[in-house]
Parts: sequence; C-alpha cells; structure tokens
Amino acid sequence: MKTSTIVLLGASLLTSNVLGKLSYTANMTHHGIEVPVEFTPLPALRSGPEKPPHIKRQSISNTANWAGAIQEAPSSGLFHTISANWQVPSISTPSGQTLGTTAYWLYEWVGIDSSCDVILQAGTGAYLDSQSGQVPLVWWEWFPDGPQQVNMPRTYPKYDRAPYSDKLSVNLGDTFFVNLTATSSTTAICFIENVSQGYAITITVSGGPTLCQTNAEWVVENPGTLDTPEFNTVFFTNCLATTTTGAEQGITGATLIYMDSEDGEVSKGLDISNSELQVSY
Ligand SMILES: *[C@@H]1O[C@H](CO)[C@@H](O)[C@H](O)[C@H]1NC(C)=O
Ligand SMILES: *[C@@H]1O[C@H](CO)[C@@H](O)[C@H](O)[C@H]1NC(C)=O
Ligand SMILES: *[C@H]1O[C@H](CO)[C@@H](O)[C@H](O)[C@H]1NC(C)=O
Repeated sequence: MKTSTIVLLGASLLTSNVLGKLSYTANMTHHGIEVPVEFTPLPALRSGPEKPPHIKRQSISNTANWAGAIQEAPSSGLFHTISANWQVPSISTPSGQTLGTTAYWLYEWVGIDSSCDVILQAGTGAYLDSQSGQVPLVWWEWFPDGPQQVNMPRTYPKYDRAPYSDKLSVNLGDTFFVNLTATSSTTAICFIENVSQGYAITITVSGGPTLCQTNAEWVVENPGTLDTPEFNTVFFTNCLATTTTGAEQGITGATLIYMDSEDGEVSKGLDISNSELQVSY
C-alpha cells in the first residue's frame, strides 16, 4: 500500500518560477510483509543546521552541533549513494543540568551534501524531556524542507505495544541500516531498515531542492536548542559512499568533525577504519 503522498503542484508549476515541490511515496515492510506507514513533521528546532565550515578548513573542524565525518569531494563523478549501520544511542541530561519540559535532542544520520546548503539525510534520533522521558524515533529530511518522522499508524494494532514510541517501534540499541541514493540532483530513494526488528522503509522522493552531490557525511547532530545531551558512543559501521562513476569512498580521507557544546563538552568523530567511524561524547 502506498501512503503518505504529498501531492505535486499541478501544471501551474510550468508557468511559475517555482522550481518544484518535494513529493514522495513510501512503503514499509515488516519481515517482508507490507504494513502501513505515515509521516509526522518534526519540529524545526533551529532555523537550519549550522553549516559545517567547508572553506579552507583543517582536517579536523569544530562545529556547534555536528560530530562525525564528511567526505568533501567525490574521488570521481558525483556522490550517488551513502550508507551505514549503527545502533540508536541512549541519551541523558548533561551533567549539572536538570531535566525540564524543553527537550534535549540527538540525531544520528547519513547525508549527501551540506556545502551547497541542501542536504538529503535520514537516520534515527531521540528526544528527552521531563514529560515524555526518552523517545527514540526514525526520520528523513531533504533540507531545507523540514524533517519527517516515520510512523506506523496507531490503527495498526500489532505495534501499539511499542515500549518507547506510541507509533513506530524504535528501541534504544536497535541496529539500523540507512542507504540514501541520489537518483538525480532532485530525486532520491531513502531506505531505512531496522535490522533488529525486521522492518524496512523505502521513500521515493522527487522535486527535492537541487543537490550538488559533492559531500557525503556520517553525523551525530544536536538539532535542538539546549546543550548536547550525553550519549552512548555511536559506532557507524559499513560506512560507504559511492559515486556516479562507481568509485567507493569510506571514512578514510574524510574531514573529521568535533562538536563543541555550549557547556564546554566536546564530541569527537574518530576514524577507526575506512568503514568504521566512532563518535563519542
Ligand atoms: C517499495 O518501494 C520500492 C521503491 O519504489 C520498491 O522497490 C519496492 O518494491 C516497494 N515495496 C513494496 C512492498 O511495494
Ligand atoms: C543502496 O541503494 C542503491 C539503490 O537502491 C543500491 O544500488 C545500492 O546497492 C545500495 N547500497 C547498499 C550498500 O546496500
Ligand atoms: C528493530 O527490530 C528489532 C527486532 O524486532 C527490535 O527488537 C528493535 O527494537 C528494533 N530497533 C529499532 C531501532 O527499531
């Protein structure tokens, strides 16, 4: 069943200067059986991601809200796919701070581009506040369009027992595989799989903001307005970006990014091998 389609603008597009409007179709399977899926916009917590410095930066760069690694140029052609596995980390209140009603947030994701102010990205995350506790989630985004949380409708009874989310079942520690494919500069396929739970989501997107396909990154991000929560170390494994000419690039040669939180804590991206990136608080 196809669900959650945002309808493309009609023929008026052709006569206006509107370049396009993001539209997508999606399907989800659970152990190969098709199940319903729907999307809920996530709050845009900041006006946009702080751009990682991409001009004349050194091999290790510091940002306020990203930690991880960026391949800043394809070895040939343009970036075509990016993928990795990781486990959803548990987050906790930064030391010395008190949990309140405003949430701490953390995202883990892979993405294509960032230096041209457009990012195709998808991943996992969690927020933590005094009312909800810790809520893990799955999302995708074609920035500057806003993030969309992936949900199973409540009417799908089998999943109402999910322990953390009242919709899509996401557990801390679950292993995910995410694979993004830029099928052109404005079309993409986002594939998100909960390897642990056996569900897989395929989102086919068109009319996206035009990608330049020159960066590929593996990132832990604080998308929120508060300090970065403490988090269990994230190991991105099977890190792979491919290019339109078939070249493969992993972590080797990427710019490693450190995140400096306002509270003075630093989260670091460390390259363990060409296919493995560790991001620790
Ligand atoms: C889900 O969508 C993908 C991409 O369009 C397609 O390859 C796949 O067959 C679809 N799966 C189902 C169960 O329809
Ligand atoms: C990612 O998806 C693309 C398009 O479906 C596919 O060609 C590629 O093999 C996938 N990569 C991995 C690592 O699964
Ligand atoms: C993925 O699926 C496994 C097995 O059903 C489940 O235990 C786990 O919580 C799921 N993880 C995520 C992140 O969805």
